[in-house]
Amino acid sequence: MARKLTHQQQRRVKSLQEKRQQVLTTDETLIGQPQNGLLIMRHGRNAVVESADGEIITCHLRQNLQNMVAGDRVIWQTDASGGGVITAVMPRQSVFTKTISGEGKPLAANISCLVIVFAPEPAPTPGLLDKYLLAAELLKLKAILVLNKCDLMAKLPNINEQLNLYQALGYPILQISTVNGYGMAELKTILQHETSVVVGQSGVGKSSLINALLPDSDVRVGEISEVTRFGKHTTSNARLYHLPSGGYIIDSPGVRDIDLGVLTPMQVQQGFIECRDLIGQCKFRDCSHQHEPDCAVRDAVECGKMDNKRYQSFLEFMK
Ligand SMILES: Nc1nc2c(ncn2[C@@H]2O[C@H](COP(=O)(O)OP(=O)(O)O)[C@@H](O)[C@H]2O)c(=O)[nH]1
Ligand SMILES: [Mg+2]
Ligand SMILES: [Zn+2]
Repeated sequence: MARKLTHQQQRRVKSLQEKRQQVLTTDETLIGQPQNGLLIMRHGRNAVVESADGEIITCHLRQNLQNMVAGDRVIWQTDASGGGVITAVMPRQSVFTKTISGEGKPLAANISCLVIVFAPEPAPTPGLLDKYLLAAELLKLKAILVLNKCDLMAKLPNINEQLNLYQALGYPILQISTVNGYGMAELKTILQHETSVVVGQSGVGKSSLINALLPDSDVRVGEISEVTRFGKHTTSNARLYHLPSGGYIIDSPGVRDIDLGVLTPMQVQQGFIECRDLIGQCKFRDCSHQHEPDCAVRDAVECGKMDNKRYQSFLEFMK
């Protein structure tokens, strides 16, 4: 038997009907064919999308597709207003979250490469490069070590030792100077097939490096803000840039800072490539790799397979 609705219930039903109506209207006004796009920047319930033709469109995000970030490959359709609606997101190759352990909201998607910048001044604190490399390994990203300010090399006396250590592990190392341009051509070549994020401690030259790679970045930001009316500095969200020489850089203060979060001992061991194949080789399952007999990690240190400084960092991350 139909029951009479209270005022409040009637209002609720009406508002629900209106909401459904709104969704329907949006659907009905989709006039274009579905097409591929690349998400350049997220802005609240909207996103800047680049079409396959390189056109910039402001797209609306549907309620059920709110989790998108710069770097996402999407399907979108134009609507009657000249903007667009994102109707699907492609599966991600990788996702960069607030912490490397995977907690916190996604910041960027489909990154392939971590550009780890360090410098003679400020010199890297012990374990810092190992932290970035650990992050790259866990996210399955290519890691490129970039020693910036190589015009100041005399200020980092043990630099060759460090360079040799990481080179021996198989990581590419480039020496550059954003001041005199040394090494920049080689860096551009390495980055031209990658979607990169630049990390490194404050003062090593990340902003200088990004500016050198994107000589007209301010102009680009201006163009985007004209199309989208978001304004120039209204967002700190990650933004994807085309590199003029090929490839992409995703940049924002958020992605430049690496926070590992809480890692398991297994994850730490996976992130140190020279002892990854030693997982499960220690006598004790819960080996702390410090004083136990038959420890595969300590054996590796003793026979020179693992560098002692790397071992010290490893123990730090195990804590
Ligand atoms: N000598 C020298 N100084 C540099 C170089 N690259 C950047 N700097 C300087 O280092 C300082 C910090 O650079 P910045 O790009 O702001 O570093 P960020 O904090 O990592 O973004 C600035 O004073 C830059 O001018 C370089 O290749 N050589
Ligand atoms: Mg900076
Ligand atoms: Zn052990």
